[in-house]
Amino acid sequence: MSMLDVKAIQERSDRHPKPSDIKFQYGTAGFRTLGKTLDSVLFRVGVLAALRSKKLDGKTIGVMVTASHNPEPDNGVKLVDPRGEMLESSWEAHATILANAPDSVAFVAAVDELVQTSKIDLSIPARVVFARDTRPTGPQLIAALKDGLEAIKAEYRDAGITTTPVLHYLVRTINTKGTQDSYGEDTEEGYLTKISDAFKKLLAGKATPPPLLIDCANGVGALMAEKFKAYLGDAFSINLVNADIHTVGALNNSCGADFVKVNQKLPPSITLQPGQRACSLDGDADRLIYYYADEHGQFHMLDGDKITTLVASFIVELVKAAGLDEQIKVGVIQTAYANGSSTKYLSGRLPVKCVPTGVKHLHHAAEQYDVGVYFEANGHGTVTFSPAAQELISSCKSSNLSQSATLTQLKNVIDVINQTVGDALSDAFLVESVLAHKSYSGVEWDSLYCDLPNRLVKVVVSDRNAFVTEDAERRLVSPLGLQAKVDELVRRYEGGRSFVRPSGTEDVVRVYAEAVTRAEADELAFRVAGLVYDEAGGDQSRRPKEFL
Ligand code: G16
Repeated sequence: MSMLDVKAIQERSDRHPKPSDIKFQYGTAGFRTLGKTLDSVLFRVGVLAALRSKKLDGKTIGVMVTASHNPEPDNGVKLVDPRGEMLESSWEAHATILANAPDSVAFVAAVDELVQTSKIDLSIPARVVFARDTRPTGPQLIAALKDGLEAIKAEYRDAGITTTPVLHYLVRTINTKGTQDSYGEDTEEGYLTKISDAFKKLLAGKATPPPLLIDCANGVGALMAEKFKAYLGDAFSINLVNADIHTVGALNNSCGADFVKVNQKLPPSITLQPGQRACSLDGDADRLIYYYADEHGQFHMLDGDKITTLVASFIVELVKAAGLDEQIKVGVIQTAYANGSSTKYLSGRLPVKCVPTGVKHLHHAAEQYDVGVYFEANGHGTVTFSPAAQELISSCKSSNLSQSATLTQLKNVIDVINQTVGDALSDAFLVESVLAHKSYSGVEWDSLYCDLPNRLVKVVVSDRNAFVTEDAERRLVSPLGLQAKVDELVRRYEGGRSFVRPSGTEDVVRVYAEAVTRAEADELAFRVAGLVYDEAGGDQSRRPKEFL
């Protein structure tokens, strides 16, 4: 094993001192906090990404600089493993340790310890590809990241300003290039071509869908959606709103997928005509929420659960029509946030599994099925096909024209999906393909089941880590006794359900509640939020009025 160039790393690390008053944590989607505090984290993530690459025989590791749906002053960074999936969880702890070393000496010592304990061969080259979203703090953070990569002499590729799903796609395509598992061309053009070609084939012979209004959250999704326009040509039209990536403060501000999901209403910048459907992306274009106006102009949301239902039902139909239903089993993964009605509807038809929040948990569980469909209620999701299922679909000999057409559709469905991670634009094209095939409008799609009214509330506490959960985050273990109080409240509401969990991306505790009426869902959520606030020792003079 060659040696670590301790001097070079330490010297460069000195230029990126860790703020002494912040404890960083690699959470649900990497490090995420105020962008201006993340300089040292980015430097250290550069070094860590290179070590991860060395550990995996020089495979390319991805680094995405984004804070997704969070406010514009926030930023974040997450690592992407070679197949385009989230960083293996055992390395999250290494990331947290490295990020919190108080100074350069301690940092180098932590790096050395990681090299020893993980038996990393330093002579293996390190390769990293990185990208960022449109946040103002992005350029400085990328400079710190590059400094880390250069300190450890990693080879790197700068993918520029692009979406999170494109970065995941690049990681997978770079690592599978020239192999029989090739996932496509390792360029943005390769991504745009693969997805748009499959989408156009899925739409062929169907009535051209009406133009789709896409709310881009004033984020990087606007750039990618604009590029898709040229690739889609006349086959499908998209109209972009909230596509302003230059005005400071506009990102995710009163728009985007999170705004729509949390507030259960249209962004004020959008008006829908009766019957019109539209969708919202989040700040890095990995979440998608649909909605439509009914004949009276009334807004209806079609969230991740509705997308799961639409997509899973369609894939099951195709697999059956292709005569492969004995060999290919389709499963659905949800989290505690899934609307109770969706779980009820799906459980009667398919295997449904509940896992903790976070794409990494859902993705892993999805890969246990031949076809795994997962969309978090917040619109973050995709579909995974096992290598065996893909092989079966591509090698299956059709016995008649209809089976042959179905197999072709399945192949195009596989290609329109970005299997590496949730991808709002690719997901929107999948949804549009299904709607075109079923001749569904928003109304028919929505009528598959009726959502239970629900409410999501954030509670600001001094220490969110005091809240510990079990049973896929559906029950609290700590603070002791709080779950019993929540249970007691829930029992008073017909069809009531509520849970409390610490966020992994924001310094808050989240409370979810549902019940048979809107008023009761709101009341239950605010009562539980009140319990959480009091339990956490919140200042009573500043207790939000809504917390009953
Ligand atoms: C990230 C994760 C999602 C998760 C969301 C909220 O989304 O990738 O899986 O649902 O955070 O997590 P939490 O409730 O723990 O804050 P994104 O779109 O922000 O990357």
